Amino acid sequence: MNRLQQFLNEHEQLTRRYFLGLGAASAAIMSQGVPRAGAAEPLPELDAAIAKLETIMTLPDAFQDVSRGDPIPHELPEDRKSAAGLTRDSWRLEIIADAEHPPAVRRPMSQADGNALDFAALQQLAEKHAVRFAKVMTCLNIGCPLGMGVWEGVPLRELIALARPGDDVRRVFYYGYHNDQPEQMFRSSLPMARVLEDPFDLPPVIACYKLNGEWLTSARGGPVRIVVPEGYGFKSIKWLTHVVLTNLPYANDTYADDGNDVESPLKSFAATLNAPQMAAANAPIPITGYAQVGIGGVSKVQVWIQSDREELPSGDPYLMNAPWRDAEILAPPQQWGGGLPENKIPTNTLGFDESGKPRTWPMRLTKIHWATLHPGLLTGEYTLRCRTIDEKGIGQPLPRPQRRSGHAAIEQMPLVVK
Ligand SMILES: Nc1nc2c(c(=O)[nH]1)N[C@H]1C(S)=C(S)[C@@H](COP(=O)(O)O)O[C@H]1N2
Ligand SMILES: [Mo]
Repeated sequence: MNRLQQFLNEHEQLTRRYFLGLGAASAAIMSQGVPRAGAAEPLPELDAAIAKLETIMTLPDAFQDVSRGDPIPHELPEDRKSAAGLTRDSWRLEIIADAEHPPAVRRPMSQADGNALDFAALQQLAEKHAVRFAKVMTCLNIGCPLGMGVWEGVPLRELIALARPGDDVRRVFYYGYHNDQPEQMFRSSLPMARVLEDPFDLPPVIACYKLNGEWLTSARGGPVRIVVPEGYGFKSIKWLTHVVLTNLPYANDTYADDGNDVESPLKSFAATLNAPQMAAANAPIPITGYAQVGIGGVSKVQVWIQSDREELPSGDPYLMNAPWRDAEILAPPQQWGGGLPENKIPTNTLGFDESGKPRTWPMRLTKIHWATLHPGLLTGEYTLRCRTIDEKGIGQPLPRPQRRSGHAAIEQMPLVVK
């Protein structure tokens, strides 16, 4: 099956809608008095653009990897992985009190006491408590998604409950295997409140052992990693070995030392996937892209192609009042990719119905595709921009334009029309 055919199958409905929309776009072009020549045959270009869209879910091996360590833990040979607890058979999780700011922990679980949690015990908890949800993994520093998948695990609170925490636990910090070198430790943390209760419509923070229906690979942080649904990647610690309960009231994440806002939930933003750098004059321009759907949701994706002869509007640093045009948000795909069994969302995935359809779309904390056929332009040099509008009607990069809390800057692409 060629990629276009595959894509059309995956996006059956939206393609039908898309081609219907195309008719409307052609009509609009005519009514604007632009020659029909380009509008008569826009399909090959559009097909080419659409065919290049990747599936929404990512194969676990195709994720971009952000891993510190020398050597990087997932590159250790098998025997050393076993010795380090980086296999399902050898994995052990300690749940202990912070020695420097100790809260009451009535049943600490440690290797020394011989009662650390093993993988079999985690799977026992999974029988009763396992949850799955879709989430895009994005590095706060890099900005664009590393990959998207369905993550499965046991809510972290179920594990912590086994250690019988006292009233004075204020925060949970956690880290993974780091070659027994303190300076290599990569650490993250959460308020105890977030671990115990899920804010409206958010899945729980999990100790994750499966991605897209397969055991979590070593490269993705297996056998067990934390996944924080609304967090940037640095909150989702790989090769988990320690959960430390603390009376400390503030964050002590490794990413705080990098100057980042470590309490920032995922932002919404749009980016192009296939935008021509060169286009023929007076011919409609096919553009496709994706959007990351942050905590604020996405109600629209918009595109603006501005002639480079025009000045940027003054007193409008975030381009709120530019003549943006709505693009079409593509419907959820029929086939999700990512190596999911039968290309479908597994049953009992939070946010999806029994048949595997999303209950809301665009779904928060995931990735979507969009496409548009922009009316033809006159010869000249242009800048193509795209942005999301969140569910409150706020345009990217607002309401949180600060780079240190995650990428949301408006993308700009040069476009020459000849
Ligand atoms: N133990 C450990 N966990 C880690 C990291 C790390 O270096 N070590 N990198 C973090 C960062 S900064 C990101 S963005 C994500 C990347 O996840 P991925 O490699 O599965 O795409 O993992 C996080 N978890
Ligand atoms: Mo990251």
